[in-house]
Amino acid sequence: VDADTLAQRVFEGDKRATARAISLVEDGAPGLTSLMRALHPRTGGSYSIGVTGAPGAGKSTLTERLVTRARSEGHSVGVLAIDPTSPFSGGALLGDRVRMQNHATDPGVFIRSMATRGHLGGLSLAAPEAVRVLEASGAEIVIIETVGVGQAEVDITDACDSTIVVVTPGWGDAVQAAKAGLMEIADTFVVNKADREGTRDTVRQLQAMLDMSDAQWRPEIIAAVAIRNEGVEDLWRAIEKHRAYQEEKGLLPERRRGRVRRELADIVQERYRHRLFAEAGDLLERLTGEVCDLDLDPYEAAARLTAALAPSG
Ligand SMILES: Nc1nc2c(ncn2[C@@H]2O[C@H](COP(=O)(O)OP(=O)(O)O)[C@@H](O)[C@H]2O)c(=O)[nH]1
Ligand SMILES: [Mg+2]
Repeated sequence: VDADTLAQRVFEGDKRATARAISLVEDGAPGLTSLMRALHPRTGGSYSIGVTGAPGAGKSTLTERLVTRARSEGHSVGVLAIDPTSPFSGGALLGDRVRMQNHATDPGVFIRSMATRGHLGGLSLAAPEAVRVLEASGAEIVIIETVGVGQAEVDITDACDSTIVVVTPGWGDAVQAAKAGLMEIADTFVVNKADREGTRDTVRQLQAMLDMSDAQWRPEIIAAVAIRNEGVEDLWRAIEKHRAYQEEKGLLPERRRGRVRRELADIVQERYRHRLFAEAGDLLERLTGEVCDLDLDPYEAAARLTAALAPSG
């Protein structure tokens, strides 16, 4: 199938075409550039929500509940689970999977777990492309679940309109979130598994950390029991409140612009990195030797490599 035909089917909301397009993104397939070009005019129309936190915190369970909540208002929803432990990829309890299956027959919901198989830019470049595919297919709400463990994952979650950080009760969970760099990116906190002891302490810890921040927006902290659907309505309202805040203050265009700028810079960096090894690998090797032999300093070596890459696009 050529890019234009595939794009046309994605526009029509055809789930198989959408799945196919996301597979092309994962593979970094040769036809990807023309597909993304064809899709681009119809992108940008969703509100994206990132859900992150430690493995097992209940991200997928919450995500499933949010999908149900969003559907109750008739919004079409796309979900990307960039999480190796996600039930969406078959890792969890039957009950979760059955609930997800219910969504699978709903034409207004598209759920997909995603990995990168060949995409040169890794997940941080593949994820925004996959989001665009979902937008082109008509998704009004896009939820991206990532495990908040590495910088790449944190970057992906940060590249959303609204970021939810999920922690669980227990000494240190809030501290872990802080260490992983999740405090800075959270627009809303969920203390999930509030059926367990220590919920109030964890909420207090988070409050204390937020007290030290001088950010304009103060994240709400929602206690939830995702398996019992408790706190989900509060979470939904918190997300809507954050959205309204951003819309009132006119913050969304700048937030979106910022991530496109970052994405462009990443694409260019990735291309140069690729070209460095593909086109100047021998020169890199030779200059490395000269630097080691103290015949050349690293900056001069880098200048020569940059010059070698300068021609051609
Ligand atoms: N006790 C309790 N268990 C929960 C709650 N939410 C999710 N779980 C369970 O925690 C496990 C991990 O949930 P999952 O949504 O897959 O977590 P994820 O790895 O963050 O996506 C599953 O067995 C869920 O059923 C909750 O509020 N309370
Ligand atoms: Mg999960």
